[in-house]
Amino acid sequence: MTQRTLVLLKPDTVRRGLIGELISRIERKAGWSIVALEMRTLDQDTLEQHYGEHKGRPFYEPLVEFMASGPVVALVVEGERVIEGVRALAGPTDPIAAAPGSIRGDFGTVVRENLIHASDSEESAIRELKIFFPGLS
Ligand code: RTP
Ligand code: MG
Repeated sequence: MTQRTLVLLKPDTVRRGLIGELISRIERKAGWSIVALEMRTLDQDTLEQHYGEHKGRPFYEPLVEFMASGPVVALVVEGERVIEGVRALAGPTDPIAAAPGSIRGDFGTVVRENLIHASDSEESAIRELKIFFPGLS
C-alpha cells in the first residue's frame, strides 16, 4: 500500500544540526522516497490549521510558540505503509518514554521539543499535505 505522509523536522532539529541525521533515517527505509521538501518558518495561520485539533489544551500556546521559533523542514515522504512507518521511526510523543533506536528516543528529552512531526492517519496526511504542499499533484 503506497501512501504519502507529511513530515516536519521541528525547530529543535534544525537548531541542533540534526536535519541530515533524521532525513537519512527516513531515506534508508527500503522503497521510500522524498517527493517534496522545503525549509520555512511557519506563520500563526499555518500552525493553527495544522495543530487546530489541540486548540484549548494547556500545551497548545507553548507548542505554537515553539513551532514558530525558527525554521522547520517540511517533507513529503512516499512509500509502502509510510504513515505508520514514520510514526514508528519517530517513537511516542514523550521522548523519555520512546525506545532508544527511535528518533525521539535517541535525541529527545522534552515532550514539546520532540524533533519530528509525522501525520498520524491517512485522513490527517491528506489534510496536512494540503496545508503544506497545496500544489503537489
Ligand atoms: P506530532 O503531532 O507533532 O507529530 O506529535 P504527536 O502526534 O506525537 O503528539 P500530539 O499529541 O499530536 O501533540 C502534538 C505536539 O504537541 C507537543 N505536546 N506537548 N504535554 C505537553 O507538553 C505536550 N503534549 C504534546 C509535542 O511537541 C507534540 O509532538
Ligand atoms: Mg499529532
